[in-house]
Amino acid sequence: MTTQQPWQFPDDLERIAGQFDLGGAVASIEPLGNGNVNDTYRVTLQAQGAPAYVLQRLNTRVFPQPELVMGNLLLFSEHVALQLRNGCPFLADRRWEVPRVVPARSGGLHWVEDEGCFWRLLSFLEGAHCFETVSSLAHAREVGHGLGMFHALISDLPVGALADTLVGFHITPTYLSLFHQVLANPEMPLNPGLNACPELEDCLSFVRAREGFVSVLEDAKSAGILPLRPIHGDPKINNVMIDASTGQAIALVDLDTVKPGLVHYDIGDCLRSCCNRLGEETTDWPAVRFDPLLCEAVLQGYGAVASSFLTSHDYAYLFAAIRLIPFELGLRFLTDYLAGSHYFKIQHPRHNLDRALVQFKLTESIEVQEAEIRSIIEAMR
Ligand code: GN1
Ligand code: MG
Repeated sequence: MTTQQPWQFPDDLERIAGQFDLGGAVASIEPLGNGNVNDTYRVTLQAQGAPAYVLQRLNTRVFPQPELVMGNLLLFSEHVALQLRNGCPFLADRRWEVPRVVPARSGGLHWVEDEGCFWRLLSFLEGAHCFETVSSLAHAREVGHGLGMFHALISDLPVGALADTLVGFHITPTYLSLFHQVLANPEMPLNPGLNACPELEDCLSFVRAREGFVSVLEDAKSAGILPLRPIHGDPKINNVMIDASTGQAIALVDLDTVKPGLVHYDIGDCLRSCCNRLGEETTDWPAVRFDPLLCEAVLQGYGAVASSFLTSHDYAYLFAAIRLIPFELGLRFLTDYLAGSHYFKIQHPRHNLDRALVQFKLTESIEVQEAEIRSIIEAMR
């Protein structure tokens, strides 16, 4: 198994970027975004006006078969390009883009460095930004619209053609089993018996009180009520690019988790991220709240496109998804904290516990506002 270490030597980064068809000399390579899993850099060239690139090292502990991730990305990009060429009614005069994969000089789509590090290069989308928190209702509506366009553009991509690149992703009962395994293992570095603190005890009770609810989406999937579709997997606020001049959503980036799933995972993930005005990295977790006005705006934007493909069963499970996905992410952060934080990158030892507290507070806020959120969903139909 490859050990992933933060890359420390810019010289090495430049040499790695040089393995790809950049079309010019590199001026600088800077860290880009705040990904919790992969390492991402922006590559700027020396020539004035030359396009910039996104250089990424895929975390092969999380994505053990990175070639399959590239395969899904290609299939997805080709499908969307075809849709755009054919002209989509809901796109009308909007700009919509998909990052382009830049081939390696060796001929493939990626470059495997010493020790199995898996690198790839993508085009950088110019004239657009992403944000860590929502800035306005209009921004929230655009994020929802962007997710709706993303789903609509791939709604006729045969789901069986996409590989399962991350087995168990968003399968909440699997995360619950892992949580129990970790708790039962006395060797775990942060076994609560050894390192109890009031916040950790609160998190453990929070999970235990909700165990009966974790299979709600998987049960509906197994019963054939909710179909597998191609999804993004991680459509949080900072993965939705907003055009700098029009304020419109123009792309969803971070396409590693494009694979078969439920659109409910995406809707829940988008809302848990957009409707938390303090952002998922806040340390002021007692103040975290799910904002129903932002929820309404995101769902209006989403529904403007998605009403064309959502079924009445889909609507019936939206509230469950909105409640489940922040709970699931809290559970994932908590389990990683207990197991020694080997999955999500951390800046300090308590980081994943703090992140779990934020997601659980958000879940609680959703639960107490259930009636209002359900009426927002009703108004979409
Ligand atoms: C991870 O690496 P990043 O930040 O794009 C995670 C998502 C979580 C997210 C929380 C493959 O995404 O599922 O929602 O952190 N990605 C993976 O910020 O596990
Ligand atoms: Mg991601």
